[in-house]
Amino acid sequence: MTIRTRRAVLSNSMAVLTAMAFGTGRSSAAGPVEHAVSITGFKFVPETITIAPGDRITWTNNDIVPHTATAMDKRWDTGTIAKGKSKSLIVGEDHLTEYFCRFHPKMKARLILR
Ligand SMILES: [Cu+2]
Repeated sequence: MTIRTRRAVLSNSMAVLTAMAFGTGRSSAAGPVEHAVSITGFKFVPETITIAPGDRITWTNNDIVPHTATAMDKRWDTGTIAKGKSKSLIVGEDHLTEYFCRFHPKMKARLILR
């Protein structure tokens, strides 16, 4: 995980493809875990997820307006997730934080270390 660049974990589609390509070569016994977060009714569901570095999180926007998932400290940001779309990122060690939606700052959620 430490060799992964910040650029690789940012979540434009190219970065996700890069991250997935890295993932195919991983030999860790446990392996990364996939986490799904639904954005529904102006909430992240589930609001708290427990993760480890190397895991991948995919946010799916089930609302009719765009949202983002953006670290409070701005270390990572999915960018705009349009209605019905998904974006993913690979979790780095410095990604464990609270996050929010840039368009609706009252929407908050949290990543905690497994
Ligand atoms: Cu939002």
